[in-house]
Order: sequence, then structure tokens, then C-alpha cells
Amino acid sequence: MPSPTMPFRHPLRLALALVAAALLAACGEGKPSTTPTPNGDGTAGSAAAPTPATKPIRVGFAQIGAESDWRKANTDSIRSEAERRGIDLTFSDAQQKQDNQIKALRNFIAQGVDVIAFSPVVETGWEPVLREIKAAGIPVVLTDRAVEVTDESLFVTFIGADFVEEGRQAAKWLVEATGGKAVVAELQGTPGSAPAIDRKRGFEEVIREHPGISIVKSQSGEFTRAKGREVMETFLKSPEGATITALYAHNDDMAIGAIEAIKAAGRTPGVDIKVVSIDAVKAAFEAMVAGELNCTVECSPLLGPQLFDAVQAVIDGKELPRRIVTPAKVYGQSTAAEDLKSRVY
Ligand code: GYE
Repeated sequence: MPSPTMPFRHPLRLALALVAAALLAACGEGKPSTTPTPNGDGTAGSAAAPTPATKPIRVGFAQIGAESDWRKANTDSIRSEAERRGIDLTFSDAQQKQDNQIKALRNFIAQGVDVIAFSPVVETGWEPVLREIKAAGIPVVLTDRAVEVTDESLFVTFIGADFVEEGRQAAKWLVEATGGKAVVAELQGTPGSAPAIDRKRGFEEVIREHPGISIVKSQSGEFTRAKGREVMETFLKSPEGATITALYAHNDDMAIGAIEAIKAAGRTPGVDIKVVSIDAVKAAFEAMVAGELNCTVECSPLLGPQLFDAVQAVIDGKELPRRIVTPAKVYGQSTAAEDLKSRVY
């Protein structure tokens, strides 16, 4: 502690005290401060430190969980972008449970945040809580996953990928790679979630035109590696198991888990069983370099910048499009080693 008589002999101490003063002023938010000054002599605390021109924007974000590499990258993107912009972010992790997300949303109402954002774990069941949020006058920005509501005024905009298109892209790749002949096992995402519903729909839409391709097994692997492995194991042990020549997984994590099951069953992933999945996380590129995954369709989790651009626009009273679509790209084995060098998630 600097002594009252020689408060800041060391330049570092002076710097620290100035930071402390600035922090105190920021915490005071323009209210008259009754906090005692750090030195007891008024040196740092009572100095009229400049108050920030504007209050930080308060955002409540209700995340789904941490089920996949995609989700972890998404959380990092949101947290780091909020920090970079000086947003006051309250972040909540629902651990895959809609009830937890609804509780978090109600807490955000009670806290009186400026904007609520969330990634809904499933599509349905949001109308009541969204009405409560609307009644409290808090705008809602959806990211990543969509909701099914009858009243479109319950949210301002939805930022995320076109999951149906991702499913189509995965199917188109499979048609090309197999010459339109494949016996497919499908690992679906979280039941009732927008990506599980839409990725299935998009894939089926394309293979419908190709009678040589059929889905013989389809079940949820809940977007996790462990479940992907477990379900693939049961697929391979089933009567149809030996006939399977392709795997379509709704995300890379499940594909990577399933690759383990394929190897354990004595078959060669990427060769005997072609594997196509969605997300394009780093681990998928590693699996492509190893020849075990054949293709991944990109779905970028780096939504933080777009989310807070939208939040800022809402605060500034600007018009926003109802839908902000993030682009998708298809990656294969031939460029995987090179692509891996620049992957950021
Ligand atoms: O594909 C999956 C994650 O909603 C797009 O959720 C997201 C999906 C993503 O768990 O890995």
C-alpha cells in the first residue's frame, strides 16, 4: 500500500491508482459516490475522474450448453466480442435444457437488461416467455437456431446459417462421391432442434431424386461425440449394419465419435463407409487429413460480431433485416491439410 505521505513514488503504483479511480468512477455510473477513497486521504478516489460518456449496453445471453466444438467456439466468439466492445454481458449456460433457458430469460427480465439474445435449444415452446419479454419492453435477438412462433413480432431478427441448405450440400456431395448409390446411416442432432429438423429435411430433399440412395438407420446422437459413437455402434450391430456404406452426421462431433465406432467394428471410415458431416471445426479437418472423414459443410459459429452489430443497431433504433444468413462452404479431403492451417475454430 502506498503510504499517505509518499503516495506514488513508484510509477506503477500511480498507474494502478489511476486505474482504480477510473474503475470506481465507472462502477459509480454517475451516482454520487459514497465509497471511501482507496488511500483514505482523497488522493485517488476523490479525483474527478472522467465518467464514461455512455453507459455500457447490458445484454443477457442464454446459451444452450457446451455439447460440441462448434458450441464452444460460439461461446468464445460471443464472450470475446462482448468484452472487446465493452458490453456488459450476463452469460448463462442452460446445459441443454429448455427449462434452464427459460429461467435464464426470466432472470434477464428481472435484471432489466437492454437486449436479450439467445440460441434456442429446441424450436417450440417459447411463445409464453417471449411474450413476457415483450411486455417488459426488451428486444430479442435470436442467434444460431430458430424458434417456431405465431407472432413474428416476438423477436427482432434471427442471425444464423441456413440449415436446410447445409443438409442439401451434404447430400449433393454424397451423390457426387458415390455416383448416386449409397446405404446411409444418419446421426441426427438434438431432437426438436432447428438444425436437426432442417439438416434432415435438406438432405432428404436431395436424395429423394436419387433412388439409389436410401437411409436405413436414423437416430439422434444429440450433437455429442460420446452419443455419436454409441449410436453408430448400435447401427453397425443391427441387421442392416453390414450394408451401411455411408454416414451422414448432423455435426462433426458425432461423426468423429462414429468414426471410432466404425474402426472398432473393423471397418474403414472414409473408405468402406463414407462420412459426411456439418460444422467444419478443426477436428473435422484433422479427420479429413487422416482420411477418415470425407466431407464437412461449414456452419460458422463465429457469430459474436454479427450479434453485437445487431444489438447496437437495436439500441440505436435502426431497422434490421428479419433474417441474417451466414454463408456455408463445402470442404473435402484434397485441401484439408492446407485449410487446417488457417482454421480458427
Ligand atoms: O451444428 C452443433 C451444435 O446449432 C448450428 O449445434 C448449431 C449446432 C451445431 O451443437 O455442433
